[in-house]
Amino acid sequence: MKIAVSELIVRYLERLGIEYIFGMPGAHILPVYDSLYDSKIKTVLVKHEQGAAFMAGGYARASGKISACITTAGPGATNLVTGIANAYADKQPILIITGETSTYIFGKGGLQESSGEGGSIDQTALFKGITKYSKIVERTDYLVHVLNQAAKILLSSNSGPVLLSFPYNVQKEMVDASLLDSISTAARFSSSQQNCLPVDALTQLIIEAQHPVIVAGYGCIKAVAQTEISQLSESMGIPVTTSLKGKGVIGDDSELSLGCLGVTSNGDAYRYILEHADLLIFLGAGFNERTSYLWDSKLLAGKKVAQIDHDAEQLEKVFQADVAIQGDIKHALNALLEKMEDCGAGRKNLAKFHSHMESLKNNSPDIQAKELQSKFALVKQFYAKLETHFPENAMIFDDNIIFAQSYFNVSSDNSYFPNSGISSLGHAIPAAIGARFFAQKPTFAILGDGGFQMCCMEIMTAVNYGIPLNIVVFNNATMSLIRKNQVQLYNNRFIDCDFVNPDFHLLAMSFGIRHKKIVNENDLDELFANSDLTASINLIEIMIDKDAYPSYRSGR
Ligand SMILES: Cc1ncc(C[n+]2csc(CCOP(=O)(O)OP(=O)(O)O)c2C)c(N)n1
Ligand SMILES: [Mg+2]
Repeated sequence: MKIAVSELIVRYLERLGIEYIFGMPGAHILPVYDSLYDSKIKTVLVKHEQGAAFMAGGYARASGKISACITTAGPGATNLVTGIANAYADKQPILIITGETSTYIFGKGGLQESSGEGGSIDQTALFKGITKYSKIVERTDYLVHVLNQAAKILLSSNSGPVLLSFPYNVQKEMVDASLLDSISTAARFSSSQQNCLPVDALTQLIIEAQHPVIVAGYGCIKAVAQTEISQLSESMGIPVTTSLKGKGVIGDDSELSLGCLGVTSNGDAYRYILEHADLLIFLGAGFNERTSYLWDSKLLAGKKVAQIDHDAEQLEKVFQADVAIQGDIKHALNALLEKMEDCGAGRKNLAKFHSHMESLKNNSPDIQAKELQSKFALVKQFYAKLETHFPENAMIFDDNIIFAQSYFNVSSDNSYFPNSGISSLGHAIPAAIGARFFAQKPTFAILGDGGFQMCCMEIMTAVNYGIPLNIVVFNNATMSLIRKNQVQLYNNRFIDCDFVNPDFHLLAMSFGIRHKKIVNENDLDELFANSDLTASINLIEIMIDKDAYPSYRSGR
């Protein structure tokens, strides 16, 4: 039986398990849209294609599944760039389908042409650095190969965005439906994930160490290795600190948690590592600028270092490891746990860890920290109440991240998604919407007022599809991180940081959503007691002082 390429694409998406596709139509992609009309895949019409990319990213992060975007040629595709770059940095499997002018007008100046010919923009080149695979499918004779290649990348453990662009005439060409049977859409395991993981050397390092520390990163969340990390930590008595992106790998309130390691954290984990650790075990964690305190050599000096990551590129990127294992973290930890048990390895003496944690409780914060705490009191109370009222099952997308690092104890029964990837503003709202399409869980998007104005139109996407969502915006009428740098490094010469906000109440009214302004703790109590934070769209505006900055210093 013959079917149009547009229909073949849709059937391919179905076989990949795509349930939602985020995007916006344009003339060049209408054949695929028309084929979607008859599919069980649901289309989500966004306000801006960047939102589609962030939504697909949010969906992929929440589900661990492949997600998809669809746009027209030219501006539709170029509008995706930041969101796809973000997904590329996060290695998220996102399939992007775009339209293109018909091949027979390539190079002639077709409307929105992006073939790269005749002076037109070169979409494939544009996406080359932010996708794992990017191709204009000009003919059907290699269609099976291209779709196989795309599926292989999307299903691999080292995935990333894939862009397939279909010229209009190619979408309408007829091909044999049986081509689909030559395309493999089943997940594969590579043998390196299963077998031969060299855990012996790591076992030995752990046995020899007196005060090992696990540094758990986002890779642990991607590998769904939370249980194995808790098992290793508890059975061997190894404290765990997380990178910012790894927050929540083990609950911040669990007995062996050292909290976050990073320049914007409270520094507890940093001090413990400096004073006591003799072995650092990096699990799915890089040693990036923030986690490493700008690659502070003191953190690693005199310590043994071990690393497990499924991504070979991450191994020994910025440090030399005594043991570096490439492989699936979950598998590697299971192998390690077995080995430790076989060796009868005993639990570490945690006296130093306990006295470190005890001393933190008794240490009163210095004057500057106290002043800051009072300026951020409302923020702290907000996070405390969020923790109490939503101890489990919530999804939290956070673009601010600085506050949460110090004030938010992420329960391991909640899903916390800090802005990762390329740390782009304008991410939390669409990402949270995308995730909420996957899971019907209480969902929060937390962001600053600057970031809010970059993406607030996507709230209307949530309105259109009846997606319950809580948007928490910190109203300080400034971009405080920029203001902070201008105080600390540029002698209070403020430029392009302050701005006037819209009236959030009127804005919410015009969007047809609820608004709550928080100026004191009573407002917070009312918010959590009365508002329906699970079934409606709420814009929660928390007022904070323009001159309150986190105390860490940025270095460049
Ligand atoms: C797309 C993008 N542009 C610029 C930046 C640089 N940047 C980082 S933080 C920041 C200020 C954010 O302001 P706001 O959202 O109001 O948050 P606040 O710092 O006030 O909490 C800017 C402009 C960025 N991260 N992403
Ligand atoms: Mg702000």
